[in-house]
Amino acid sequence: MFQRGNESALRAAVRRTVHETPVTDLHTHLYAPPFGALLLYGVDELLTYHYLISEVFRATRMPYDQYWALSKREQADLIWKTLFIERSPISEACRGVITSLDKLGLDVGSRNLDSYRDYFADADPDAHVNRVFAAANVHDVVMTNDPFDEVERPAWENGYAGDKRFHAALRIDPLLNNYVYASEMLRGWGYNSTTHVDSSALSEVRRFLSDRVKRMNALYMAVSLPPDFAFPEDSLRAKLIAECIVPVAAQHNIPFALMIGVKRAVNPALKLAGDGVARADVGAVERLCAEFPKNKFMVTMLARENQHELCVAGRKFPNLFIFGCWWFLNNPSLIEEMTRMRLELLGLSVTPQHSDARVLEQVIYKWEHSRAIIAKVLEEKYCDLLNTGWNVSDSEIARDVEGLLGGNFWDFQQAVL
Ligand code: RAT
Ligand code: ZN
Repeated sequence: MFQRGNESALRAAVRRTVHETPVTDLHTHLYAPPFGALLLYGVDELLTYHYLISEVFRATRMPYDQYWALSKREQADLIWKTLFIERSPISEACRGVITSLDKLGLDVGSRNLDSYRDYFADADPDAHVNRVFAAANVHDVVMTNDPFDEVERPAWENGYAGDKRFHAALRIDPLLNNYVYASEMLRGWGYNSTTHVDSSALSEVRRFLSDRVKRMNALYMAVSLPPDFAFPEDSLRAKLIAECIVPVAAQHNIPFALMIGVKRAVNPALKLAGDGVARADVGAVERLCAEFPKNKFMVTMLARENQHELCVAGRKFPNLFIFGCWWFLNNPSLIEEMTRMRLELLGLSVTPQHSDARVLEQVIYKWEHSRAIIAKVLEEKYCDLLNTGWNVSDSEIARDVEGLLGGNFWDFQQAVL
Protein backbone atom coordinates (compact mmCIF):
# COMPACT_ATOMS: atom_id res chain seq x y z
CA MET A 1 0.00 0.00 0.00
CA PHE A 2 1.44 3.39 -0.94
CA GLN A 3 0.83 6.27 1.44
CA ARG A 4 1.66 9.93 1.71
CA GLY A 5 5.47 10.17 1.67
CA ASN A 6 5.85 7.10 -0.61
CA GLU A 7 5.61 9.10 -3.84
CA SER A 8 8.82 7.89 -5.42
CA ALA A 9 8.05 4.20 -4.73
CA LEU A 10 4.56 4.73 -6.11
CA ARG A 11 5.92 6.36 -9.26
CA ALA A 12 8.27 3.44 -9.83
CA ALA A 13 5.40 0.97 -9.33
CA VAL A 14 3.22 2.80 -11.85
CA ARG A 15 5.99 2.87 -14.44
CA ARG A 16 6.69 -0.82 -13.93
CA THR A 17 3.02 -1.78 -14.13
CA VAL A 18 2.37 0.23 -17.28
CA HIS A 19 5.47 -1.29 -18.83
CA GLU A 20 4.60 -4.87 -17.85
CA THR A 21 0.87 -4.89 -18.62
CA PRO A 22 0.10 -6.36 -22.05
CA VAL A 23 -1.90 -4.26 -24.48
CA THR A 24 -4.91 -4.93 -26.65
CA ASP A 25 -4.30 -2.58 -29.56
CA LEU A 26 -7.80 -1.71 -30.72
CA HIS A 27 -7.05 -0.11 -34.09
CA THR A 28 -4.22 -1.09 -36.41
CA HIS A 29 -3.74 -1.69 -40.12
CA LEU A 30 -1.80 -4.90 -39.49
CA TYR A 31 -2.79 -8.27 -40.90
CA ALA A 32 -2.43 -11.81 -39.62
CA PRO A 33 0.22 -13.90 -41.44
CA PRO A 34 -2.32 -15.80 -43.62
CA PHE A 35 -3.06 -12.50 -45.40
CA GLY A 36 0.39 -12.88 -46.99
CA ALA A 37 1.89 -9.73 -48.48
CA LEU A 38 -0.65 -7.54 -46.68
CA LEU A 39 1.34 -8.02 -43.48
CA LEU A 40 4.05 -5.39 -43.83
CA TYR A 41 7.27 -5.68 -41.84
CA GLY A 42 10.96 -4.85 -42.01
CA VAL A 43 13.10 -1.76 -42.16
CA ASP A 44 12.22 -0.75 -45.75
CA GLU A 45 8.53 -0.73 -44.82
CA LEU A 46 9.28 1.21 -41.63
CA LEU A 47 11.21 3.83 -43.59
CA THR A 48 8.56 4.23 -46.28
CA TYR A 49 5.70 4.71 -43.79
CA HIS A 50 3.48 7.45 -45.18
CA TYR A 51 4.15 9.64 -42.13
CA LEU A 52 7.81 9.74 -43.30
CA ILE A 53 6.95 10.23 -46.96
CA SER A 54 5.51 13.69 -46.29
CA GLU A 55 8.64 14.53 -44.34
CA VAL A 56 11.02 13.49 -47.14
CA PHE A 57 9.20 15.66 -49.67
CA ARG A 58 9.55 18.64 -47.33
CA ALA A 59 13.26 17.99 -46.97
CA THR A 60 14.10 17.26 -50.63
CA ARG A 61 11.39 19.16 -52.55
CA MET A 62 11.74 16.33 -55.04
CA PRO A 63 9.21 16.10 -57.91
CA TYR A 64 6.50 13.66 -56.81
CA ASP A 65 6.79 11.44 -59.88
CA GLN A 66 10.48 11.03 -59.37
CA TYR A 67 9.93 9.65 -55.87
CA TRP A 68 7.09 7.34 -56.86
CA ALA A 69 9.17 5.92 -59.74
CA LEU A 70 11.76 4.62 -57.26
CA SER A 71 11.63 1.04 -55.99
CA LYS A 72 10.67 0.55 -52.34
CA ARG A 73 14.29 -0.07 -51.45
CA GLU A 74 15.40 3.10 -53.24
CA GLN A 75 12.67 5.10 -51.48
CA ALA A 76 13.89 3.70 -48.17
CA ASP A 77 17.50 4.58 -49.04
CA LEU A 78 16.47 8.14 -49.86
CA ILE A 79 14.47 8.54 -46.65
CA TRP A 80 17.28 7.08 -44.56
CA LYS A 81 19.87 9.38 -46.15
CA THR A 82 17.68 12.49 -46.05
CA LEU A 83 15.87 12.22 -42.74
CA PHE A 84 18.28 10.15 -40.64
CA ILE A 85 21.79 10.91 -41.88
CA GLU A 86 21.70 14.42 -43.33
CA ARG A 87 19.65 15.72 -40.37
CA SER A 88 18.82 14.26 -36.98
CA PRO A 89 15.74 12.03 -36.86
CA ILE A 90 13.86 13.93 -34.16
CA SER A 91 10.35 13.96 -35.61
CA GLU A 92 8.06 11.43 -33.92
CA ALA A 93 7.83 9.26 -37.04
CA CYS A 94 11.63 9.22 -37.45
CA ARG A 95 12.26 8.59 -33.77
CA GLY A 96 9.82 5.72 -33.98
CA VAL A 97 11.96 3.83 -36.49
CA ILE A 98 14.97 4.14 -34.21
CA THR A 99 13.04 3.02 -31.12
CA SER A 100 11.68 -0.02 -32.95
CA LEU A 101 15.11 -1.10 -34.21
CA ASP A 102 16.66 -0.54 -30.80
CA LYS A 103 14.02 -2.58 -28.96
CA LEU A 104 14.57 -5.44 -31.40
CA GLY A 105 18.19 -5.47 -30.28
CA LEU A 106 19.73 -3.85 -33.35
CA ASP A 107 22.66 -1.48 -32.94
CA VAL A 108 21.19 1.88 -33.88
CA GLY A 109 24.57 3.48 -33.16
CA SER A 110 26.03 1.74 -36.22
CA ARG A 111 23.60 3.52 -38.60
CA ASN A 112 24.13 0.53 -40.87
CA LEU A 113 20.93 0.22 -42.89
CA ASP A 114 22.06 -2.92 -44.72
CA SER A 115 22.69 -4.74 -41.46
CA TYR A 116 19.13 -3.89 -40.40
CA ARG A 117 17.89 -5.26 -43.72
CA ASP A 118 19.78 -8.49 -43.10
CA TYR A 119 18.04 -8.88 -39.76
CA PHE A 120 14.59 -8.91 -41.34
CA ALA A 121 15.50 -10.96 -44.42
CA ASP A 122 13.90 -14.40 -44.47
CA ALA A 123 11.95 -13.83 -41.24
CA ASP A 124 9.23 -16.40 -40.68
CA PRO A 125 6.10 -14.22 -40.40
CA ASP A 126 4.53 -16.19 -37.55
CA ALA A 127 7.67 -16.26 -35.45
CA HIS A 128 8.37 -12.62 -36.28
CA VAL A 129 4.90 -11.56 -35.12
CA ASN A 130 5.56 -13.32 -31.82
CA ARG A 131 8.95 -11.67 -31.48
CA VAL A 132 7.59 -8.20 -32.23
CA PHE A 133 4.53 -8.57 -30.00
CA ALA A 134 6.85 -9.69 -27.21
CA ALA A 135 9.14 -6.69 -27.74
CA ALA A 136 6.12 -4.37 -27.73
CA ASN A 137 4.33 -6.27 -24.93
CA VAL A 138 1.25 -6.33 -27.13
CA HIS A 139 -1.09 -9.23 -26.51
CA ASP A 140 -3.47 -8.84 -29.43
CA VAL A 141 -4.41 -6.30 -32.08
CA VAL A 142 -7.48 -5.38 -34.09
CA MET A 143 -7.03 -5.28 -37.86
CA THR A 144 -8.85 -2.97 -40.29
CA ASN A 145 -10.74 -5.24 -42.66
CA ASP A 146 -12.16 -3.64 -45.74
CA PRO A 147 -14.61 -5.94 -47.55
CA PHE A 148 -14.23 -3.76 -50.65
CA ASP A 149 -10.49 -4.39 -50.84
CA GLU A 150 -9.73 -6.73 -53.75
CA VAL A 151 -6.41 -7.79 -52.24
CA GLU A 152 -7.85 -8.67 -48.86
CA ARG A 153 -11.03 -10.43 -49.94
CA PRO A 154 -9.46 -13.69 -51.22
CA ALA A 155 -8.05 -14.50 -47.78
CA TRP A 156 -11.57 -14.42 -46.31
CA GLU A 157 -13.00 -16.35 -49.21
CA ASN A 158 -10.30 -18.98 -48.97
CA GLY A 159 -11.47 -19.79 -45.46
CA TYR A 160 -9.19 -17.67 -43.25
CA ALA A 161 -9.74 -19.28 -39.87
CA GLY A 162 -8.69 -16.45 -37.59
CA ASP A 163 -5.65 -15.90 -35.45
CA LYS A 164 -6.10 -15.18 -31.76
CA ARG A 165 -3.47 -12.44 -31.95
CA PHE A 166 -5.39 -10.59 -34.69
CA HIS A 167 -9.08 -9.70 -34.38
CA ALA A 168 -11.17 -8.30 -37.21
CA ALA A 169 -12.98 -4.97 -37.54
CA LEU A 170 -15.34 -4.39 -40.45
CA ARG A 171 -14.33 -1.12 -42.12
CA ILE A 172 -17.04 0.37 -44.27
CA ASP A 173 -15.72 3.67 -45.65
CA PRO A 174 -16.80 3.03 -49.26
CA LEU A 175 -20.35 2.29 -48.17
CA LEU A 176 -20.77 5.55 -46.26
CA ASN A 177 -18.54 7.80 -48.33
CA ASN A 178 -19.09 6.45 -51.86
CA TYR A 179 -22.37 4.53 -51.97
CA VAL A 180 -22.65 4.33 -55.78
CA TYR A 181 -19.36 2.48 -56.00
CA ALA A 182 -20.13 0.29 -52.96
CA SER A 183 -23.58 -0.69 -54.18
CA GLU A 184 -22.16 -1.73 -57.52
CA MET A 185 -19.68 -3.99 -55.71
CA LEU A 186 -22.49 -5.43 -53.59
CA ARG A 187 -24.51 -6.25 -56.67
CA GLY A 188 -21.49 -8.12 -58.04
CA TRP A 189 -21.57 -10.27 -54.89
CA GLY A 190 -25.27 -11.07 -55.20
CA TYR A 191 -26.84 -8.34 -53.04
CA ASN A 192 -29.61 -6.43 -54.75
CA SER A 193 -28.53 -3.01 -53.46
CA THR A 194 -29.81 -0.67 -56.13
CA THR A 195 -28.41 2.85 -56.43
CA HIS A 196 -31.94 4.08 -55.86
CA VAL A 197 -32.02 3.56 -52.09
CA ASP A 198 -35.45 2.17 -51.27
CA SER A 199 -36.40 -0.18 -48.44
CA SER A 200 -35.36 -3.31 -50.30
CA ALA A 201 -31.92 -1.83 -51.13
CA LEU A 202 -31.49 -0.94 -47.44
CA SER A 203 -32.43 -4.44 -46.44
CA GLU A 204 -29.81 -5.82 -48.83
CA VAL A 205 -27.16 -3.54 -47.35
CA ARG A 206 -28.12 -4.85 -43.89
CA ARG A 207 -27.85 -8.42 -45.14
CA PHE A 208 -24.40 -7.68 -46.56
CA LEU A 209 -23.17 -6.07 -43.32
CA SER A 210 -24.54 -8.84 -41.19
CA ASP A 211 -22.94 -11.50 -43.40
CA ARG A 212 -19.56 -9.76 -43.21
CA VAL A 213 -19.72 -9.25 -39.43
CA LYS A 214 -20.42 -12.96 -39.01
CA ARG A 215 -17.82 -14.10 -41.53
CA MET A 216 -15.10 -11.91 -39.98
CA ASN A 217 -16.28 -12.28 -36.41
CA ALA A 218 -15.82 -8.51 -36.37
CA LEU A 219 -15.39 -6.85 -32.98
CA TYR A 220 -16.89 -3.62 -34.31
CA MET A 221 -17.82 -1.81 -37.52
CA ALA A 222 -15.76 1.29 -38.34
CA VAL A 223 -15.61 4.26 -40.63
CA SER A 224 -13.46 7.34 -41.08
CA LEU A 225 -15.40 10.51 -41.77
CA PRO A 226 -14.70 14.01 -43.07
CA PRO A 227 -14.83 17.14 -40.90
CA ASP A 228 -18.27 18.04 -42.27
CA PHE A 229 -19.82 14.82 -40.95
CA ALA A 230 -23.34 15.67 -39.76
CA PHE A 231 -26.06 13.71 -38.02
CA PRO A 232 -28.96 13.75 -38.48
CA GLU A 233 -29.03 15.18 -41.97
CA ASP A 234 -30.89 14.66 -45.19
CA SER A 235 -28.19 12.53 -46.79
CA LEU A 236 -27.60 9.02 -47.94
CA ARG A 237 -24.84 8.61 -45.38
CA ALA A 238 -27.12 9.53 -42.46
CA LYS A 239 -29.81 7.21 -43.82
CA LEU A 240 -27.37 4.31 -44.12
CA ILE A 241 -26.12 4.91 -40.58
CA ALA A 242 -29.61 5.06 -39.07
CA GLU A 243 -31.20 2.30 -41.11
CA CYS A 244 -28.34 -0.11 -41.77
CA ILE A 245 -25.30 0.34 -39.51
CA VAL A 246 -27.20 1.02 -36.30
CA PRO A 247 -29.60 -1.95 -36.57
CA VAL A 248 -26.89 -4.38 -37.66
CA ALA A 249 -24.59 -3.22 -34.85
CA ALA A 250 -27.47 -3.70 -32.40
CA GLN A 251 -28.31 -7.13 -33.79
CA HIS A 252 -24.74 -8.33 -33.20
CA ASN A 253 -24.24 -6.18 -30.08
CA ILE A 254 -21.06 -4.63 -31.45
CA PRO A 255 -19.97 -0.98 -31.36
CA PHE A 256 -19.85 1.34 -34.34
CA ALA A 257 -16.51 3.17 -34.39
CA LEU A 258 -16.42 6.64 -35.92
CA MET A 259 -13.08 8.24 -36.71
CA ILE A 260 -13.94 11.81 -37.51
CA GLY A 261 -12.06 14.75 -38.98
CA VAL A 262 -9.95 13.51 -41.89
CA LYS A 263 -9.75 15.61 -45.06
CA ARG A 264 -8.84 13.03 -47.66
CA ALA A 265 -6.41 13.90 -50.46
CA VAL A 266 -5.55 17.48 -49.54
CA ASN A 267 -2.50 16.85 -51.69
CA PRO A 268 -3.27 13.82 -53.88
CA ALA A 269 0.28 13.72 -55.26
CA LEU A 270 1.38 12.45 -51.86
CA LYS A 271 -1.01 9.46 -52.12
CA LEU A 272 -1.61 7.95 -48.65
CA ALA A 273 0.48 10.77 -47.15
CA GLY A 274 -1.74 13.44 -48.67
CA ASP A 275 -4.62 13.53 -46.17
CA GLY A 276 -5.22 16.43 -43.79
CA VAL A 277 -7.28 17.38 -40.78
CA ALA A 278 -9.98 19.87 -39.80
CA ARG A 279 -12.25 20.46 -36.86
CA ALA A 280 -15.56 18.58 -36.93
CA ASP A 281 -18.89 18.88 -35.12
CA VAL A 282 -19.06 16.98 -31.82
CA GLY A 283 -22.80 17.70 -31.87
CA ALA A 284 -23.18 14.99 -34.53
CA VAL A 285 -21.71 12.46 -32.08
CA GLU A 286 -23.98 13.68 -29.28
CA ARG A 287 -27.09 13.38 -31.44
CA LEU A 288 -26.14 9.90 -32.60
CA CYS A 289 -25.59 8.73 -29.01
CA ALA A 290 -28.84 10.35 -27.87
CA GLU A 291 -30.95 8.95 -30.67
CA PHE A 292 -29.66 5.39 -30.28
CA PRO A 293 -29.08 4.89 -26.54
CA LYS A 294 -29.02 1.10 -26.90
CA ASN A 295 -26.23 1.28 -29.46
CA LYS A 296 -22.54 1.52 -28.60
CA PHE A 297 -20.36 4.15 -30.29
CA MET A 298 -16.58 4.29 -30.20
CA VAL A 299 -15.21 7.67 -31.25
CA THR A 300 -11.84 9.21 -31.92
CA MET A 301 -11.44 12.64 -33.51
CA LEU A 302 -8.50 13.94 -35.48
CA ALA A 303 -8.50 17.64 -34.63
CA ARG A 304 -6.88 18.72 -31.39
CA GLU A 305 -9.60 21.40 -31.16
CA ASN A 306 -12.30 18.72 -30.83
CA GLN A 307 -10.82 16.88 -27.87
CA HIS A 308 -12.28 18.85 -24.99
CA GLU A 309 -15.80 18.90 -26.41
CA LEU A 310 -15.55 15.18 -27.10
CA CYS A 311 -14.57 14.48 -23.48
CA VAL A 312 -17.56 16.47 -22.28
CA ALA A 313 -19.81 14.50 -24.64
CA GLY A 314 -18.32 11.35 -23.10
CA ARG A 315 -19.55 12.50 -19.69
CA LYS A 316 -23.10 12.73 -21.04
CA PHE A 317 -23.37 9.43 -22.85
CA PRO A 318 -22.44 6.06 -21.33
CA ASN A 319 -22.85 4.56 -24.81
CA LEU A 320 -19.92 6.68 -26.05
CA PHE A 321 -16.44 5.21 -25.71
CA ILE A 322 -13.51 7.50 -26.45
CA PHE A 323 -10.28 6.02 -27.71
CA GLY A 324 -6.82 6.73 -29.04
CA CYS A 325 -4.73 9.69 -30.12
CA TRP A 326 -5.28 9.32 -33.80
CA TRP A 327 -2.65 9.89 -36.51
CA PHE A 328 -1.55 13.57 -36.36
CA LEU A 329 -2.33 13.50 -32.63
CA ASN A 330 -0.02 10.56 -32.04
CA ASN A 331 2.81 12.84 -30.89
CA PRO A 332 4.14 12.99 -27.33
CA SER A 333 3.04 16.56 -26.56
CA LEU A 334 -0.51 15.92 -27.76
CA ILE A 335 -0.80 12.44 -26.24
CA GLU A 336 0.16 13.91 -22.89
CA GLU A 337 -2.33 16.75 -23.13
CA MET A 338 -5.15 14.46 -24.28
CA THR A 339 -4.43 11.69 -21.77
CA ARG A 340 -4.39 14.14 -18.90
CA MET A 341 -7.61 15.79 -20.08
CA ARG A 342 -9.38 12.46 -20.54
CA LEU A 343 -8.38 11.08 -17.16
CA GLU A 344 -9.45 14.31 -15.48
CA LEU A 345 -12.83 14.43 -17.23
CA LEU A 346 -13.61 10.75 -17.72
CA GLY A 347 -11.55 8.96 -15.08
CA LEU A 348 -10.48 5.48 -16.10
CA SER A 349 -13.30 4.88 -18.58
CA VAL A 350 -11.32 5.35 -21.81
CA THR A 351 -8.70 3.66 -23.96
CA PRO A 352 -6.02 6.33 -24.13
CA GLN A 353 -4.19 4.96 -27.13
CA HIS A 354 -4.19 2.71 -30.17
CA SER A 355 -1.20 2.30 -32.48
CA ASP A 356 -2.64 2.66 -35.99
CA ALA A 357 0.42 0.60 -36.95
CA ARG A 358 0.66 -0.20 -40.65
CA VAL A 359 4.02 -1.93 -40.36
CA LEU A 360 4.39 -4.67 -37.77
CA GLU A 361 7.38 -3.26 -35.89
CA GLN A 362 5.60 0.07 -35.42
CA VAL A 363 3.68 -1.42 -32.51
CA ILE A 364 6.99 -1.40 -30.65
CA TYR A 365 7.60 2.32 -30.82
CA LYS A 366 4.01 3.44 -30.68
CA TRP A 367 3.52 1.59 -27.40
CA GLU A 368 6.96 2.33 -25.97
CA HIS A 369 6.41 6.07 -26.48
CA SER A 370 2.77 6.09 -25.36
CA ARG A 371 3.34 3.90 -22.31
CA ALA A 372 5.92 6.40 -21.02
CA ILE A 373 3.37 9.21 -21.28
CA ILE A 374 0.45 7.25 -19.86
CA ALA A 375 2.66 6.29 -16.90
CA LYS A 376 3.75 9.88 -16.39
CA VAL A 377 0.17 11.16 -16.26
CA LEU A 378 -0.99 8.31 -14.02
CA GLU A 379 1.92 8.83 -11.61
CA GLU A 380 0.88 12.42 -11.23
CA LYS A 381 -2.77 11.51 -10.62
CA TYR A 382 -1.96 8.88 -7.98
CA CYS A 383 0.47 11.28 -6.26
CA ASP A 384 -2.29 13.88 -6.05
CA LEU A 385 -4.41 11.24 -4.29
CA LEU A 386 -1.59 10.29 -1.93
CA ASN A 387 -1.21 13.91 -0.95
CA THR A 388 -4.76 13.97 0.36
CA GLY A 389 -4.14 10.97 2.60
CA TRP A 390 -5.75 8.43 0.24
CA ASN A 391 -3.78 5.17 -0.07
CA VAL A 392 -3.20 3.27 -3.30
CA SER A 393 -2.27 -0.41 -3.52
CA ASP A 394 -0.28 -2.34 -6.12
CA SER A 395 -3.33 -4.35 -7.06
CA GLU A 396 -5.39 -1.20 -7.57
CA ILE A 397 -2.71 0.17 -9.88
CA ALA A 398 -2.65 -3.13 -11.79
CA ARG A 399 -6.46 -3.11 -12.11
CA ASP A 400 -6.52 0.48 -13.40
CA VAL A 401 -3.70 -0.03 -15.89
CA GLU A 402 -5.21 -3.26 -17.25
CA GLY A 403 -8.37 -1.29 -17.92
CA LEU A 404 -6.57 1.49 -19.73
CA LEU A 405 -4.46 -0.84 -21.86
CA GLY A 406 -7.30 -3.06 -23.03
CA GLY A 407 -9.81 -4.09 -20.37
CA ASN A 408 -12.00 -1.01 -20.78
CA PHE A 409 -12.30 -1.65 -24.50
CA TRP A 410 -13.29 -5.29 -23.93
CA ASP A 411 -15.84 -4.29 -21.29
CA PHE A 412 -17.43 -1.81 -23.65
CA GLN A 413 -17.27 -4.18 -26.60
CA GLN A 414 -19.11 -6.86 -24.62
CA ALA A 415 -21.50 -4.62 -22.67
CA VAL A 416 -25.22 -5.02 -23.24
CA LEU A 417 -26.96 -1.66 -22.93
O1 RAT B 1 -3.00 6.63 -39.54
C1 RAT B 1 -2.98 6.25 -40.71
O2 RAT B 1 -2.14 5.47 -41.12
C2 RAT B 1 -3.96 6.82 -41.68
O3 RAT B 1 -3.49 6.66 -42.95
C3 RAT B 1 -5.30 6.17 -41.72
O4 RAT B 1 -5.19 4.84 -42.01
C4 RAT B 1 -6.22 6.26 -40.59
O5 RAT B 1 -5.65 5.81 -39.42
C5 RAT B 1 -7.47 5.50 -40.88
O6 RAT B 1 -7.72 4.47 -40.26
O7 RAT B 1 -8.21 5.95 -41.76
ZN1 ZN C 1 -6.15 3.89 -39.02
